[in-house]
Amino acid sequence: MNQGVLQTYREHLPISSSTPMISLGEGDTPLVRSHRMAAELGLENLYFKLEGCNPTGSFKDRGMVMAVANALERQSRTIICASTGNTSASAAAYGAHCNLSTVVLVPKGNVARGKIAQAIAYGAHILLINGSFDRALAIVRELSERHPIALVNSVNPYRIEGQKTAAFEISDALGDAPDYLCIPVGNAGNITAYWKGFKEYHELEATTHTPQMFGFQAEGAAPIVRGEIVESPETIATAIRIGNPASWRSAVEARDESGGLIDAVTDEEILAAYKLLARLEGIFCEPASAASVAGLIKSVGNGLIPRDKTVVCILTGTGLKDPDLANQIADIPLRELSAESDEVERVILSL
Ligand code: AN7
Repeated sequence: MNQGVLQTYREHLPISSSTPMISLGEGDTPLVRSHRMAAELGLENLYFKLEGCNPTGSFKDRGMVMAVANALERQSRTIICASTGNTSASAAAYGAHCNLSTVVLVPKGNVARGKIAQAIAYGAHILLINGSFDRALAIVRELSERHPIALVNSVNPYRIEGQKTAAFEISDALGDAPDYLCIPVGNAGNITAYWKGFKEYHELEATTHTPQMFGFQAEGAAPIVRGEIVESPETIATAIRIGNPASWRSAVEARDESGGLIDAVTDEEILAAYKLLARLEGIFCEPASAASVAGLIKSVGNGLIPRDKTVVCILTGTGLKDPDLANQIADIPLRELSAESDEVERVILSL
């Protein structure tokens, strides 16, 4: 049975005797070996970490369970976050589970439909902001300083602590750390968390080395790559539509300490990777997650990732979050037929 991240990684986390050991069954996600994409790219050892298999469909649950446990420990009654969608879905779920009031600020018109549906279903107070994610984050940071409301964005260090557990899982599953880790970068909390996890496991001698961290931003929202804030970020991958990442400095540290890279991929590359992953592997991830695959393809192509190395691609969220987007890659027509077996048979034989 999956006991959840807090129980499983208890000795690696900031847990005291008064921390409530809550869980929605987060963590313990599949690490799936690639066959067809690996063959296409000529890679010997490629794996996908399916973080979309977490309870609310994204990696955020690993950090949220820790942040909410800490909020309970501090006797908060309300949690708040700004979000491009997944953080709000996760906060709303753990808030409901723990009988907390949850307030989420999301940029109006730029959040995938499934993520809003989740926040509604879990009973969160949803505030649609006429502005960017970055602006919404600035607002919740300010309000949480003035009021006894727990901020559960990844600027909360407990979020990073919970999320680092994915690095432990990957290392345990492979028997050592991978050589390369490909990961999408938005607010840059996750790349920070993975790097912390890999470093800690290495210090404990659970692994012989640490991976080179390859982070990928969307071209229209690539402040770290450009070295400057992007005032009006734009990308089809709305989850990473972020122009001023909160964990900017620690993402650069992860890149530099690991001998890695933070690069940009275009929306076209993201969509191509999204489609390829679904068609070659049977894995449906959301577009922001496909940025890691787009980055992998780019980095193998330009020789930065050698073909004989072990590579893990983090697929941060499920494709079901953003069902509208699948229409953009639709190239097999949907056909409407009469309910007659003859007609159905004729069509099938003509495919
Ligand atoms: C699927 O939900 O920022 O670099 O508010 O949903 O740790 O921000 C989501 C980010 C990658 C980037 N993939 O992670 C939010 C939010 C998916 C995401 C990222 C996000 P970070």
